[in-house]
Amino acid sequence: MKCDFGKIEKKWQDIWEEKGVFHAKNDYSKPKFYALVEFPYPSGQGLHVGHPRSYTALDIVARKKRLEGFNVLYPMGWDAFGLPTENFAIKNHVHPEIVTKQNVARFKKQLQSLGLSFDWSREINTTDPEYYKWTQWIFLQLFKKGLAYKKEMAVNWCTSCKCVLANEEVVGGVCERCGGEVIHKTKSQWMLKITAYAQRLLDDLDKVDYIDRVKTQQRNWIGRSTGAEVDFATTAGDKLRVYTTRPDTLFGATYMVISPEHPILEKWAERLQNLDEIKAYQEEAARKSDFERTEVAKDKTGVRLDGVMAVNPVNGREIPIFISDYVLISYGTGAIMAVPAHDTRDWEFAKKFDLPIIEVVKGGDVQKEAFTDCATGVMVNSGMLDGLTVEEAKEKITAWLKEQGLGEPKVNFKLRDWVFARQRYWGEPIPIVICDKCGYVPLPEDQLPLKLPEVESYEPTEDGESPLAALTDWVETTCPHCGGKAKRETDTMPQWAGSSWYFLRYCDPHNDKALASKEALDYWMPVDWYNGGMEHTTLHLLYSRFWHKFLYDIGVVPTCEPYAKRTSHGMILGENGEKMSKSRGNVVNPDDIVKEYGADTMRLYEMFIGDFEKAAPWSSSSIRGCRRFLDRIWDLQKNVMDGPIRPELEKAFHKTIRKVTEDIDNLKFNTAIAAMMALINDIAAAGGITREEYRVLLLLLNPFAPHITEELWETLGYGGMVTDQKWPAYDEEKCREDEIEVAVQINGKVRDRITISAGSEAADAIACAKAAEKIVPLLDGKQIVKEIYVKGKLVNIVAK
Ligand code: ANZ
Ligand code: ZN
Repeated sequence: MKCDFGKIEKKWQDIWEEKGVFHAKNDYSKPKFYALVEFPYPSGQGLHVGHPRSYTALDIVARKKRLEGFNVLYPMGWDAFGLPTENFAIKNHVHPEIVTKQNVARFKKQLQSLGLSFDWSREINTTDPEYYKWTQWIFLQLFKKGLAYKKEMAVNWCTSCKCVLANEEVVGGVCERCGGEVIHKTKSQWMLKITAYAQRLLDDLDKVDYIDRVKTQQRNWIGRSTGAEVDFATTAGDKLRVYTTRPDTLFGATYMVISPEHPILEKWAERLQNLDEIKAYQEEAARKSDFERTEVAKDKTGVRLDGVMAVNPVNGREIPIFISDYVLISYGTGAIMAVPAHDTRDWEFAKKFDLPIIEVVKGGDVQKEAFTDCATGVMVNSGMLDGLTVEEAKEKITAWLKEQGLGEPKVNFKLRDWVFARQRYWGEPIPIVICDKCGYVPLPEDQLPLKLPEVESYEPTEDGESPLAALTDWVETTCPHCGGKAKRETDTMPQWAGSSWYFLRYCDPHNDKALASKEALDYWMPVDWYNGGMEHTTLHLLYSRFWHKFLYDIGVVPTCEPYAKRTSHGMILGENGEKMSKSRGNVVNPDDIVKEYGADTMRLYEMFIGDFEKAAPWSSSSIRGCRRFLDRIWDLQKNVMDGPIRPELEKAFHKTIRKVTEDIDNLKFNTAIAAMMALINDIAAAGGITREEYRVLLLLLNPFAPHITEELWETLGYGGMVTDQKWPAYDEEKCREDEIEVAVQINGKVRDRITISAGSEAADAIACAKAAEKIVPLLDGKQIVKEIYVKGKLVNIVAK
């Protein structure tokens, strides 16, 4: 009889659901394990095959942890505010709430069809007022501590979404979402002061177990640098302050560059003789994104200020001042001292504008290219710094500048405050009232949630205001402070708000007194293992760490970091190795796969597809291989004998248990599956299968293929369900490899014998041979021409 995957999968999914098998228990005396995957944005396209890669991986971890006796929390929910839903609603004239409901229902059905062991009793939705009440509450706490503030600023403006974007949402100069042109525009924006946490966000990376590339990306994004701020006098009387990481190169500063947005330009308007030219350049720069402006490869442009010169403080020389778009107003002081000999961008600029290039660190040919290495060079042409190393020079000049009152040491971060507003409808209303007399007044907490009102049209207005601004009745309110006439804030929160704390809500999702109870948070936090996409490293992951630290500071959460461990999966590509996309026509629909092969095959395949951390192309033939493997497991029931594990299979079993156990903990799902496939071959070679062998096999395979294993467990009558059992144990002694003796020859003559494990690969055997006591001196000073391992017999080394 063939396995009817469709039937048995439905059967077990219903049983799990009915019995609440995967509900996390509120029994806080048991050891806990909190496994988390990034909750999806329920888009109109439904689930794609990339989602289950992450979900299945941690499902395997969660299922194994349950068998190991942990009280496991593995929750799921919906990150459902945001533009795609809103855009769909605008286009099709349906309320975004209805769109969201439909999309959520479809996603949920798809996830359930995969047999993922989520605790659906804790399902959350960021658009539910009972949820966003707490998102608003956190915003109010941030506001009260001065960490939410409003600021006039140049913002990234997507000309097509008609919406402000965070820096992170501008990719390659265009809108991350729609690909529209991004320009700079001045707007008054809600901001969150993530920069106040920059140092802690950096330092505490040492306390968590994140994969290296995640840590590195966060460190780079936070971008701590050390240097000095230095004042340059000008002929206009005003001082110009620069930030430099290379104060040692001060003697090589042959000109200055200020950002086109630098406020001093307005002050100098009268004395600048080429104001028109300057103005034209400012307008041009405003149309470019920061990304475009700072690209090293970009052709350097700029305008020299006519009528003002700066003075280099170390030698009193007058140097010209330029404006150029490669200097950003948002970093450091918005002005730089340019050292063309040792900075690539300055070098290119100097070549283009024919400015002097003075070498101050020896080691390169600065007329040919900038010499940027600061580890090896020695200072020259630098007066009191001559002969020092770069590090020594930095210290000396910084001390001197401080002494002279010309500057001081300075630490800078690349990290910017977080633009926390959208001029759109489908987001959390910002719970602030704007009063002419009292300013920005927080809504009293007992008025939360501040619900999104119904509107006629979800489209932002032409001038970019939120559609809420058109709702006079809603906007006009009274000031909670003075009782006078006031207006509501009409901007809504950005997409990233709801996901910045959602993992806390899962701990206690129905609490209406607090975002979660203290007991629940004390028990469940931190998340033990969080898996998600690399694309979220500098956005969601950093934002949520920031909110968590803030909540820690105000005593709401018990840990200073939200996630003990963070891993990341590679993307699943199309069969052609390209990114899956509609336009490429290479999208695989998970529903089709489940229908054709069953969920267990789909799960197994997604884990077998390759190294979990790397991108992997889809392969239909490999899917069929996974299905055949499950069919073989199924067919084993035809020939089951009573009895324990047969002696000849004992080692294979212990080794496989060890391998699967360790591989799951190390994200090596593909090799765990390969080990089980090998075990099946060993069993087949022995003929039939014993009840005990089958039992262990089903336990091992259960996290990967939960339906078929439950079904077989029942058929074979082991009693209870697999989910009630204990994860199999292995005996380290019984895993030990058989050892064999092999001869070591040099040029065909036996010189020594070594003991190695029978399964050794050639490389291991040869390495052991070369390290053998009698061999080392014989090879000394010789050149190895060839190395051969004849398996189980000898190693021969040919040496001259
Ligand atoms: C002189 C110098 C000499 C510099 C040299 C570098 C090399 P990080 O490491 O990114 O902090 N800079 C400062 N403010 C800037 C701004 N607003 N826009 C563009 N560039 C700016 O880099 C700091 C360096 O970037 C600073 O050190 C400054 O150039 C430039 F051989 O000063 B340096
Ligand atoms: Zn007031």
